[in-house]
Amino acid sequence: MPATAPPPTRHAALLAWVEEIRALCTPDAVHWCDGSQEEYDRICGEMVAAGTFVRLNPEKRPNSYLCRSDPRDVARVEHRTFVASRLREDAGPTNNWMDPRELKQVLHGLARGCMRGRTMYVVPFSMGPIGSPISHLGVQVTDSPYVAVSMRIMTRMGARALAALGDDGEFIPCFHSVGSPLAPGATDVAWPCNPDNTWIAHFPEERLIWSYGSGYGGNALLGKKCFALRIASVLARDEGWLAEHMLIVGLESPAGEKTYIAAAFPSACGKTNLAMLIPPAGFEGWKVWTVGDDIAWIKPGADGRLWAINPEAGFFGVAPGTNTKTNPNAMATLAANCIFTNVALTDDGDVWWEGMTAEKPAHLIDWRGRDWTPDSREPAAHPNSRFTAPAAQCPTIDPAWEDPQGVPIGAFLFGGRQSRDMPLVYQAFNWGHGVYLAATMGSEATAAAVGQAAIRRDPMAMLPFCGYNMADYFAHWLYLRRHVSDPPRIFRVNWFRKDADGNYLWPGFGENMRVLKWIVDRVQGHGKGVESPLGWMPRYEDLVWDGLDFSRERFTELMAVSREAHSADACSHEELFDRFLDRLPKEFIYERQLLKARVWRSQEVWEYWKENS
Ligand code: O2Y
Ligand code: MN
Repeated sequence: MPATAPPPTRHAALLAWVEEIRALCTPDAVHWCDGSQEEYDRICGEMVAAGTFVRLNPEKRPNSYLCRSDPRDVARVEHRTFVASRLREDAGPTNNWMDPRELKQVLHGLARGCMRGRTMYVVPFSMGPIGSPISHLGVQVTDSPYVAVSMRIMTRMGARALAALGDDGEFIPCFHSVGSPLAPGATDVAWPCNPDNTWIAHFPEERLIWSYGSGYGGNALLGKKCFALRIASVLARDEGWLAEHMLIVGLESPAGEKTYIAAAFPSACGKTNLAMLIPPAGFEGWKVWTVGDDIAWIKPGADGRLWAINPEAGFFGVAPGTNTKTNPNAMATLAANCIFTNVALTDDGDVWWEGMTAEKPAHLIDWRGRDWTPDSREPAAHPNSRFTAPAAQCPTIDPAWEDPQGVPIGAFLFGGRQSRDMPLVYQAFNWGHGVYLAATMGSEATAAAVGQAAIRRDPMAMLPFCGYNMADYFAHWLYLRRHVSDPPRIFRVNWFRKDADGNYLWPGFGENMRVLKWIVDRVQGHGKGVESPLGWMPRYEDLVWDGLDFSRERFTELMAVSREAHSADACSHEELFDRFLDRLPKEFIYERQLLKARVWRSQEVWEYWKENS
């Protein structure tokens, strides 16, 4: 255990806060992280000795580790996530709310002595490239060494972030404890946590995060969902920018013209695959560059465009299903310097998960540390098992991914998972219409055999991540248009439509490039399309089909929408909007009426589209 050394800063407010937490939580030692390789290696070595980490075979996976969490601590806990604004209405109907004073009382009670027997790591970090006008600083205190080393991969962490903070810079205080104090002489467990008393708390007015009881992912790596989305969305509202649950990619044409796209999809819709897409046959000379796979911070630039950064420095991606066919770039990113959580261990000291290879290994140690064979009834890796990998290792990382001014966004994409009634792609008529499309996006709750499938709305894929009332968030999106003279064009996409036999109509993965190319063409002003009641749609001949055998009839099936189905869908938007009552922007009422009128009155337009596609 490291000895407590003097703090490496003169920042009075930071020193006072760290001392306040130390006095409350009474750790055995305090360690200020410098973010060095030596420090990382030392903490990882200590976790190997403690049984928390397994060092992987350095010949197969250099400088990489496997970690198994407590089986009760394997995912984000939305039902234990709170937005404690002073007024309940400011958190809105989609967030769990508690009075901030009451919540603090609970948390302070739990925190008393909660780090006993442990080291408290002080982790200064920057979300976004250090020094970028779009970046923000945070300091996390944590009693989890796993969190400390993971933060080094996921953020710009340590001395350089502390230097950027200076003596009086602004930072978001992020408290974290696994909530499992160690009595003197007691032996520790490999993954301490407190699953029966987990709290992920946000105080938006104070810009403060407090997480207790979980050591896993989005609950514990507080730079990610807690800061970069929930608290940052509040900063963005107050300061006139956007903090979004979006990947960012740059699409470079053979002529060297680059168009950046930011895309929002709900969790588990293949965001990492899209962020690392490899263009298919027929797209020779095209390059897809990765800027980020999960979160985008987007600010208006002096040139009237929106400029975006990826605030993270690493990928915390879902392992199962990732392989050299679905995502070769992700697999290459994972070659070294990674932490794998809840995947399986091979007999030669490497990692494995479902879908990694066509053939299952004959023997593994599963994510719970038990022997596993292909005959085992449970999966070897947990379905939410993760890799934590440095973004810089991605073969397609964009040369501009750390540019302090960000990259200019040409298009926003919003997509859900719908097996029916939602076309592959269409473009909004204008900003207000686009914001409406984004707000009403969603995925099927269950695959209904007959009739209208129930759609679970997830506006902008931000339902679990917006740190304030989502009606105000919609208004903020609409308002932002006034400060952006050349806004991104807005598109809805749906990769998941199925035919009558339940087979996917669209091949997805790299073939999504065909849709992205049409979007790039539209953004650059030379993409053709026809006006439909839903928006601008490509005809068959507006997409590039070289290298793919895809018939005109199948494309029509993929794009068509029945008047009845879309009318019913438009009517069902009311269910979402009714939750927000008087705070809902009036524009949405009119957009919905317009949509209903267009869909209902425009049978001829559909016929025209079908005839011309
Ligand atoms: O289960 C967790 O703690 C991770 S959730 C997550 C991780 C990376 C990117 N996105 C998500 C998400 O839920 O959207
Ligand atoms: Mn996400």
